Amino acid sequence: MGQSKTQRIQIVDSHTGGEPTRVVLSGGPDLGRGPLTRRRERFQQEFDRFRSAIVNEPRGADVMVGALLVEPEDKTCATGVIFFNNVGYLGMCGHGTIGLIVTLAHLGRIRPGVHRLETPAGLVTATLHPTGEVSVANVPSWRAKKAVAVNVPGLGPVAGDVAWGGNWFFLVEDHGQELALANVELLTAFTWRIRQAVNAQGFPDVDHIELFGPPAARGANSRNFVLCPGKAYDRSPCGTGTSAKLACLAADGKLAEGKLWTQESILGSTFTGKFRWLDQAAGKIEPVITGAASVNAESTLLLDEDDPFCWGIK
Ligand code: PYC
Repeated sequence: MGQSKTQRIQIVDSHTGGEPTRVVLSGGPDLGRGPLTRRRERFQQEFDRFRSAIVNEPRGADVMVGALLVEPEDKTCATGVIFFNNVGYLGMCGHGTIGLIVTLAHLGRIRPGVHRLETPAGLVTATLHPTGEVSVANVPSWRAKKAVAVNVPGLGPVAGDVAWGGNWFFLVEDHGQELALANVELLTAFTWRIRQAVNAQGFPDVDHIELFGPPAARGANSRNFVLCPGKAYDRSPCGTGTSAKLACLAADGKLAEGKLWTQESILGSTFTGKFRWLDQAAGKIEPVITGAASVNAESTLLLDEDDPFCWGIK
């Protein structure tokens, strides 16, 4: 009950196509100034228990993505943001950026228009449309390796592309699985085994596995299932995962610059993507991902040192 020991963290929750984002407005750790990569390191090294307290049970859930607002270095930016999850930190987060922009609009801090944001993966530009939709011009994205075959114990060889879209992905087209919500436990176990094999066989930085299949919605191009670093699956079509997909499509000449690609999630929610070439010879694109989010809670988290699970269940 010791009120003096209770820390208060003010948050706003939203979801983007079903995937939650918890924006931390105040009461989070003070990471000082400097590049966001350094501040993210400081978060991890000195204040990691805040990450766990904010997104893990009993206040959160494995699927929750946190977004800590920080002072930007670049004053033309609306804010800096460090995204985190149940096990660590993200470079960028597409659904989280859409959730953040809708949250800032909900709070009256921004209006429709173009807003620059600083993230540890680089600068991104988010356009809040008068409809409430948000388009995110993501960090430069590219495919690092095409058709890598990994040997998954008990499954055999699985081939996929390794690509960067603000996080590292292994993208698999040919897997023999049905991408249906009823199968998420099986898909989680399947992709977790792929992740371990990918990490052990030359790609330790890949922490998202993405499967593709036919869409259910008319007009969509593809459905995906995305396994996130902490074993939760992305309820949204994954903004950074869709960026990685666009980089692969661009590299293969399967999608032209400026043409729309509609990516459906395992839930049936959709993002629309397109790209422009930044450096065609190097396969580098700027992906633009459009989606919508809904704010669903304004709250204050109470961190009481006497609570045996004050710092979350890890
Ligand atoms: O939308 O980029 C994304 C994302 C990454 C992890 C969960 N969502």
